[in-house]
Amino acid sequence: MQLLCGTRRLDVSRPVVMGILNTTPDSFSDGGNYYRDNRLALDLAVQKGAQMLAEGAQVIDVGGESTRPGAKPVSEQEELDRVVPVVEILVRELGAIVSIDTSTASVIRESAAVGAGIINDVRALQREGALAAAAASGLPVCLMHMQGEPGNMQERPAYHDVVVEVKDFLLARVDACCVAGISAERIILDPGFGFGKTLEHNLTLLARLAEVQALGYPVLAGLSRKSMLAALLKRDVHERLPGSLALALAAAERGAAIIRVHDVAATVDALSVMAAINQIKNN
Ligand code: 8Y4
Repeated sequence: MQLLCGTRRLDVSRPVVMGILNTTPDSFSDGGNYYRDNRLALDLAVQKGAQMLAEGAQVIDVGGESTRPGAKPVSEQEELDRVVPVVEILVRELGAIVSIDTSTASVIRESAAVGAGIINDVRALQREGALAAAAASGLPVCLMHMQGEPGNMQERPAYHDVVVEVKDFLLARVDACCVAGISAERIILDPGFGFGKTLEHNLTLLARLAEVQALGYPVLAGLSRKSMLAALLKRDVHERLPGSLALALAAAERGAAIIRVHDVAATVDALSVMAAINQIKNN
């Protein structure tokens, strides 16, 4: 299966790695003042993107808004300032397929104008104007499930059947996309690990990910370093690589097409080993 990402094709017949590139100030500026350190931040972001491509990432996911509970909201102009220059350079200088992690219509429009290849929206294009902006871009869209909003999503998440509810939500958003003129060949689905889910909800979604994949759309799985590993292993965020690799392989085995990760080189290695095993007949 192939996704047409602007001028670039992305083959998702085998799982591919999406590298995470954060442009929030705490990630890429020394003193936390993005504007003062802007050029340094831009340089560091592009350098990090180049490194992930060299390590085998096929997509770079550029985001300028933190969805962490308690993170302070980013204004539209701030998000544009952080994200658009990075997208532009990654596309123009490195020829990267860039996915743009945003829920904001203007960020969708301006990123598409500088060559973004995929729209990745944790709010599944539910914000004002986002659906129309995505439709006008002609780009593939990743629709993610979230229960609640970033600020409150981890306060007692509850489901009758988490897999059924996630699938129902995603299919309703697929319908909304089709009505807005986004065709089925441009849709990627994502159960939204960690977004309004307990450890048990996350494990259930992962164990039954094949049911999401059976809807017939490429599935994106974002599990890297997430708090389910804190709950399972009691590991600090920078001690979660082994757990993240186990989650990435479990998702790939259940049909995930795109694996969103921080640690590109290690994940590419793990997926290569898995692919070699799966090449053998009778497995
Ligand atoms: C440590 C590091 C702990 C990162 C938590 C996190 C997804 C996503 C995010 C996802 C798609 C995150 C933008 C959350 N997660 N987009 N975005 N799917 N499509 N948390 O799962 O990485 S941000």
